[in-house]
Amino acid sequence: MLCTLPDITTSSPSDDPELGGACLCIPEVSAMFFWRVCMLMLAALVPMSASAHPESGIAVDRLGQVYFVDTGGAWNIDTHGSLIQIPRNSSQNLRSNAMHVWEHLFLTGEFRARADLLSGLTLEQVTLRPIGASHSIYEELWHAATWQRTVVERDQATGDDYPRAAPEHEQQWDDVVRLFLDGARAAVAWAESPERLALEVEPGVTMADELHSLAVHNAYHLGKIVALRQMIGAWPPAHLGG
Ligand code: NI
Repeated sequence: MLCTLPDITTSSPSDDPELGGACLCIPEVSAMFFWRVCMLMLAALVPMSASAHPESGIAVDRLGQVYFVDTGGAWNIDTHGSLIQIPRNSSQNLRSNAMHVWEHLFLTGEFRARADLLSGLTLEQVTLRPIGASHSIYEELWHAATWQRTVVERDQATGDDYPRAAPEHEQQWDDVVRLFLDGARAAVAWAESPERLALEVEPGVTMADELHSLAVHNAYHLGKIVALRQMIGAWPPAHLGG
């Protein structure tokens, strides 16, 4: 056992004559805090991948470091079991870093920036459907943008999975690009508040879970769009170069 706690139920002023009657009892709140720290120190010694528990205000990174918040501020228990208070501006940095993670997932990370990936296409190019392809570029993005809007706006209405007709004007393509990018920014905006991310949208499923699934769905269809651009000779975007 790494941590022991004084037996506060048996301590009394007369139990220890060497202390001259001084009380060894510790306040109940302090005891609870001590236990909490002990439990977190144990957690810090167990290797695990990054995880968070919004309900408890406790997070563990992939190195096994534990972060938690109490009325005294934000705290870190490192892998050696040391308890360190995180300066207030660092707490703000943690939130800022969380925002960067979501921007990475939805707007800029892992592959080409989404705005660049969707740029430099004509109406003719986005309506082509090469032999063997299930959908055109316009149809792929319309589908991804529509589903994204459903998720970020918590819209329960069901509609078509894909457009019923091909666009006749380039403005329709521009509109669906804007719908997709606005939706991606709206997804990132959910991360501005841990409470919003922790919102339970159905039993056992939080908004953070929904957004992670959405990011994967976007990546799948954006990958298909890049493949279509390659098939029709429209990749990389000519005006941006390789
Ligand atoms: Ni899909």
